[in-house]
Formats: sequence, C-alpha cells, structure tokens
Amino acid sequence: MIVHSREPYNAEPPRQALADNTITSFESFYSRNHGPVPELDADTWQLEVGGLVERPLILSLRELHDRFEQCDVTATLQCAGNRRAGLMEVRDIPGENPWGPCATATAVWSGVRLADVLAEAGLLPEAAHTAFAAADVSQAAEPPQPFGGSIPVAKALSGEVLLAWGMNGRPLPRVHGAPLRAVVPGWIGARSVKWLRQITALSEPSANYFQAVDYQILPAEADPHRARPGDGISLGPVALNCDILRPDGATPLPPGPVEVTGYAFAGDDRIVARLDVSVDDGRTWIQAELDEPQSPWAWQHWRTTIELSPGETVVTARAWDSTGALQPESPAALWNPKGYDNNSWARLRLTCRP
Ligand SMILES: Nc1nc2c(c(=O)[nH]1)N[C@H]1C(S)=C(S)[C@@H](COP(=O)(O)O)O[C@H]1N2
Ligand SMILES: [Mo]
Repeated sequence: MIVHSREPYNAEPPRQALADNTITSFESFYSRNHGPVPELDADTWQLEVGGLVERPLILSLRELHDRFEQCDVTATLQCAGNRRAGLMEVRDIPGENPWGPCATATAVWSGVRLADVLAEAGLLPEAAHTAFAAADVSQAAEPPQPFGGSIPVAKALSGEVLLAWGMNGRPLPRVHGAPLRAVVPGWIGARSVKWLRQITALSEPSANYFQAVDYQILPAEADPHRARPGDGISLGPVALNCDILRPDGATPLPPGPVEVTGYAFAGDDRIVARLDVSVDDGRTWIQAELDEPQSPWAWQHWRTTIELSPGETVVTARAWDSTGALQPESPAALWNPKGYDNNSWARLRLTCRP
C-alpha cells in the first residue's frame, strides 16, 4: 500500500493492484480515516435509531440479523479526495493527503436495508435527512468530535443503502467499520459512515463537522480554515470519473501493442456509457471495450490496445455517462481549496524504449 499517513491510517494501493479485479480484495482496499480506528465489542455494541421517528429503537447486532431481511449490494466506494494529487499539480493544497487514483474500490456488502430499519422506527413526516454518527473521535474536526454525516431521506429509503456487517462474504474488517457501517452506494465515501452508533432522523442535514463544514467544494479563493456551513457546495453523489490502472507508467515499455486498462465510475443512478482513449492529446479518440455494470452501484472496468513507438506517449482517457455528460477536461478548471472531486480526464505518460 501507499501510506499517506499512519495516524490516522490513510492508504491506497498501487494502480496495478486494482487492475483485473472488479471486486477488490481486503488487501487492496483503500483506507480513509479521520481519527484512530476504534475497537468495538460486537457482543455489547448497540445501534440507536432516534430523532424524528415514532418508535426509537435500540438494536444489537443479533437483533439486526434476526429482525430484518439480509441483503447483498455490490457497490464502489470512492473518496471525494480521490485523484487530489492531480489538483495539487495545479496549485498546492496544504494539509491534505495527495491521493492518487486508487482511493476507490468495490466490494459486495452484506447487511440490512436502512429503509427497513427506518420503516420499523416509523419516520415522522418532518424527517427530511438521516444522520449517521460514529464511534471514532476526530481531532481534525473543529471542535474535535465523532465522525458523522447525513443523507436525504429519499436516498436513505432507496433499497441500495445498507447497514453492513459483511464485506466480500466475510465479516467486515475492523478498519472498514466493524461491527457495522453505512454503505451509501453512488455517494462520496464520507457518507458511508463506519463504526456506526446512531442514526437520527432530522429536518435538516447533520450539523456534524464532516457534513456541515468539511466535504464542501469551496470557492477557489476561500480559506478552508475559516469555512462555515453553507460556504461551499456540500458533496453527495459521486462525480463521473475514470483513471488508468495498467500500465502504471513506472517502467519503460518495449515498442509494439500494449493493453491499457482502467476503471470508470458514474456515481448515483447513472452508469458509464462510453470510454474514449486518445494517444494524441485528444485530437482523435478510440473507444475502449467497456464492461457492463456488475451492479448499478459499481465501477466499470475498460480496456483497449494502443501501439507504442520509441519515445514518450501520453495516454488520455475520458468517460461519458448515461445522461450524455462528459468528464471535464482540465484539473485547473476544477481546483478547489480542499481538493475534492478531481474528475478531470485521466492522463498517464508512458515511456517506450526499443
Ligand atoms: N466513522 C468513520 N467513517 C468514515 C470515515 C471516518 O474517518 N470515520 N471516513 C469516510 C471516508 S472519507 C471514506 S472515503 C470512507 C472510506 O472507507 P474505507 O476506509 O472502508 O475504504 O469511509 C468513510 N467513513
Ligand atoms: Mo473520503
């Protein structure tokens, strides 16, 4: 893994580790933490469901297992800071990790539907958002507080949002949120709150630092240390994105045909409809072979073959989604003070030696 920080632990795999596998193994799954990873005892752990509900609930893991229908969802998690390194090349972003293109991964998550738990609690008509609060306390928040976030009720009641205890057929690993995490498919990773403790129905979005202040697209000249709720655009659905996974650009390649592969992800209820590759800086494009989505909530891998001749070649990849939208061309146009949502065209320089 490429470790950006040890405490809190933040790491992503090298590109090659994500190539070929549409389901990501635990060993290659990025880790994004805002505080120390808590150790929770699954036997005594309880989930509180409250706020604007008719019947507040307190549920053990066993009760969640026994009282609700179990379900599996294949979903990609993508950090809003994925590909931030590309924005840092445009202009410095002090105090943030320089994530490459691998702060994203896909798993089969098992658990129960948030919608079913909310139905049991009975949402009151005024409930417009559901907030998640976790057990880990982040010193990065002002003031220090447990990690949290919220999603609108419409998303919370969609069948794809899970309270998950399983990942790829095994118990959820501690670093990924055991005993229980939210999985909000198609939304930025930050909304998939790990080490879940409380779910609260609210009339407004959560006032938690990571919902109200952090994870906003601030205006370019704003000071992120002075950001207040509403100063920026609060992030929800993932922006259409793609990157190249192999080759990784690290080692020179021989002349001749080389297969280029990567991922593309459209977020929320869109899918990737086309993936173009250029080796002449976007003057001409070839269409890559694009996988059908394995689920509406998962990335799609793609591949094509290009011809290398001695010298340097910049490979550019760009995705179109099912609404006809195209990724933006340049990271300069997207630069923002916290370095979120870099979804500009993917570019990788390859060196070819005879
Ligand atoms: N409790 C808690 N949940 C959290 C976080 C966190 O720091 N604490 N990080 C979030 C962010 S920003 C992302 S991108 C995903 C990362 O999930 P992973 O570490 O399982 O890959 O978890 C989210 N959930
Ligand atoms: Mo994230």
